[in-house]
Amino acid sequence: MTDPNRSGSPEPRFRRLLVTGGAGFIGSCFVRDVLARHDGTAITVLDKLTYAGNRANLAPVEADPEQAARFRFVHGDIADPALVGPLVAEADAIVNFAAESHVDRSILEPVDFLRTDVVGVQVLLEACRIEQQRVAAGERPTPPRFLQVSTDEVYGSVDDGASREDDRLEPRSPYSAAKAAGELLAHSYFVTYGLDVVVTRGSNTYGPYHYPEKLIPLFVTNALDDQQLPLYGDGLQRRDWLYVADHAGAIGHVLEHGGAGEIYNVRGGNERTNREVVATLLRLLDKPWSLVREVEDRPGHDRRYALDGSKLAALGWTGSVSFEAGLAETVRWYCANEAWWRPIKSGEFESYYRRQYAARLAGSSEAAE
Ligand code: NAD
Ligand code: TDX
Repeated sequence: MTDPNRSGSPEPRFRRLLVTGGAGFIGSCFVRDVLARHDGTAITVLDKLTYAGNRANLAPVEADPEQAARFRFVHGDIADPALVGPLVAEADAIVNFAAESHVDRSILEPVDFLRTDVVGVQVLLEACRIEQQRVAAGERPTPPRFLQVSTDEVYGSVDDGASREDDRLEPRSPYSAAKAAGELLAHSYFVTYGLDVVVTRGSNTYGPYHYPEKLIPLFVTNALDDQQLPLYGDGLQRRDWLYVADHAGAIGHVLEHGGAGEIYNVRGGNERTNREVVATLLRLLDKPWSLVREVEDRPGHDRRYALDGSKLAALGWTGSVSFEAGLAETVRWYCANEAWWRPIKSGEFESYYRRQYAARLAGSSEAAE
């Protein structure tokens, strides 16, 4: 039999993880990276496989017999208490990535965001509360830890400076309002019931396996096909970019070392305007700026996000991937993995794309460089 701890990694604090939303972009990176540590950790992924979930994101795990032996996939909804209860009962910790995650879709149709990003979180928390009662009854030794993956968007648009964990929350889109509600519920279960809850608020994340509706993968895949790139408004909005493996690593670090009831920003440290991002990726792809179209802006578009990362740095974590290196790797990955993204960009994606962009592109103008 293969030694499950062949890497010699330190003993993990939690050996049995329930990773919800583990077939999505960041969740699948977390699962791939944790299992590849070969430290004996076992992972159950619970994922509804919405348009954004994809079993192919977990193919590297399933292709390795030793990792596959420590991995199980369950297809289902975090808002289904009957399904969630037994899965939480056998977990030492739950890492909740499951969410509707795209701001533009939340503007078109908010209801799924409330169901998953709020009600789904509450269902997971209730299952943890039952486990805490089982601890009191002597039926399990310790209660599960619950890590809620939240976002920098809960702070709202930040004109200058950097958001700290105790700043006011001012979410401004249905997506960010639902994410804020989800993490506030999680915190309320810490305060009211003493559950072991931690929250991370990460920056804009990018990298391989990113569903091609978000800025970077949409523009990379469109540019590879010489299709127009719909830049919202003046393109001078600013985001702080965080490489996906750094984000997943930070979440793992907070899971192991974060204090109960605490919130940790996960900063990228790579603030760029959207125009700068697009110029860099066109350069990497050797494609012309003339593909860029200035289109009608996103309603309520947040101008800037920026996080202060000192609390997580004090806990011992800092990111290691520069934006230039991460973007080059991302572009390389999309060039080499057409078999992953071409099927995604047909079917449901095409009707979403028409709804979101057809009128915008028809009324667009060439974007001055
Ligand atoms: P994603 O959209 O790529 O993946 C979400 C996953 O959740 C999918 O696999 C989907 O099938 C699954 N899912 C959706 N509803 C579900 C439900 N009801 N039950 C079970 N599974 C369900 O999202 P992502 O970009 O990987 O983001 C993961 C988490 O990180 C989200 O909570 C998001 O809010 C947060 N976040 C994302 C970013 C970013 O830039 N992508 C930044 C900060 C925080
Ligand atoms: O077609 C586009 N044109 C455009 O100009 C798209 C899709 C985006 N943009 C702009 C809007 C934003 O200013 O690019 C910027 C980035 O947009 P997204 O990739 O949609 O990300 P954002 O809205 O910033 O949210 C992301 O970061 C925080 C994730 O989608 C969230 O899940 C996360 O919480």
